[in-house]
Amino acid sequence: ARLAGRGEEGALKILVLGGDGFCGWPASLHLSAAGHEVVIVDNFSRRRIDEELGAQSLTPICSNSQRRAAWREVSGREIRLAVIDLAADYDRLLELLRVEKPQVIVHYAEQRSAPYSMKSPAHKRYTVNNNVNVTHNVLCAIVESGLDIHLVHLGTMGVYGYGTAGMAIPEGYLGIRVDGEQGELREEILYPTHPGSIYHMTKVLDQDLFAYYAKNDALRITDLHQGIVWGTSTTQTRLDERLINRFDYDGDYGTVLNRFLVQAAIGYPLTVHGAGGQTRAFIHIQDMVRCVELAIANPPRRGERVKIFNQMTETHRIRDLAALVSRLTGASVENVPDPRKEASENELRVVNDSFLDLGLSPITLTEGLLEEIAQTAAKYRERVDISKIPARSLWTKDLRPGVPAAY
Ligand code: USQ
Repeated sequence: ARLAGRGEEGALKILVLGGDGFCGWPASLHLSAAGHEVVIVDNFSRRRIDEELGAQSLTPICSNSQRRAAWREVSGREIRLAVIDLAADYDRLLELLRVEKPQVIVHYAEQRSAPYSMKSPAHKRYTVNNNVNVTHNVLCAIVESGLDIHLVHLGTMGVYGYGTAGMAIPEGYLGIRVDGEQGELREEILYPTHPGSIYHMTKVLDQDLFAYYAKNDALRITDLHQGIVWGTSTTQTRLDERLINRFDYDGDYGTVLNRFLVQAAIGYPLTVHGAGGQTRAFIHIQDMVRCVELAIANPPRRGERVKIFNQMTETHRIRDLAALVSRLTGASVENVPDPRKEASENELRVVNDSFLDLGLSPITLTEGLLEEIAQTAAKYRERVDISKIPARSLWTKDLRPGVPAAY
């Protein structure tokens, strides 16, 4: 799908920060396939965290150089790589911007696991230092470079929190009315935040950095408030086994639905935290890459406020997801202690008109789920390390790990 109708002259130079990770890699491939010139910037922190945790992707992922060589073979297109620690090495980042002069930067270069961010004081500090510094270094370097770069950031639905007082969560901004001394004041403010982990809190801090730089330096910034991604493969990652995306199922990095799929594939009880009354927003990985492309094609104007999209397509209660997977596979369900401090029941309604208006036609859970079970979870089940499944990272000392009784 090369730049449909736009020709190569519509191609952009795009830096994908964190382009070796779970979202960054398929997004890099998708943007390259669409005809853009992609340069990945990564320090391979995610691969090092795998070593720290003794955990591995369910899918056998290749090194980044093997991945890029395979893409060259399959597509005839080049994706380049710059290895930079963006939190620590501001000067090399600035130099890269000056040399490459990208029109777009897609920013995935953050530690993205809530449980990992809550494991210990060291993990909390690493997550804050890395995430906040990378975001600020990128903003600062864009200004210092003098280039008019559109920054597209992967944010999270988790900045909102989930106590929504019966209203649908708008896309980033809340209209308010205040009785001031001069009479009634109407304004739109960033939706009040209510993060549920240190990780989610770093994305809240990112939001304020974006608002400031959009106001002070007229940077063009899009923030994608993404829900929980499920699935692993996209059109491009399916083209060759060496392009395969990572799939996490462990207690720290595995997200809920992907964990359930693996658990079902190996006959492990589906680990529902507490009563499973938590309602969350979801999006398939194929829709995620499409949304990033749409966001790139529809940038804000200079001087405009940060453009915020709710990047999600459906909401589900955790116990309903477990019941669905159980129905499809025969897996048993177990209510384990919730290792997190979170509302045990919540409603969630979300406005996601922006992407639908731009033409996104979502992949729904019911249509994609069976394929995902067969193509990924069942296919690689021999690689599962059962000891890595329980969620052991506790939000506070008085909680208990999410371990099923028999384990
Ligand atoms: N949960 C279970 N059983 C499990 C694992 C999780 O019941 O085995 C529950 C959790 O307690 C939580 C919910 O499922 O209530 C979601 O947990 P998750 O690990 O799937 O997702 P979360 O920690 O929120 O983080 C993930 C990504 C993060 C992204 C976020 C989007 O790791 O990068 O920002 O989803 S959102 O949740 O919309 O904020």
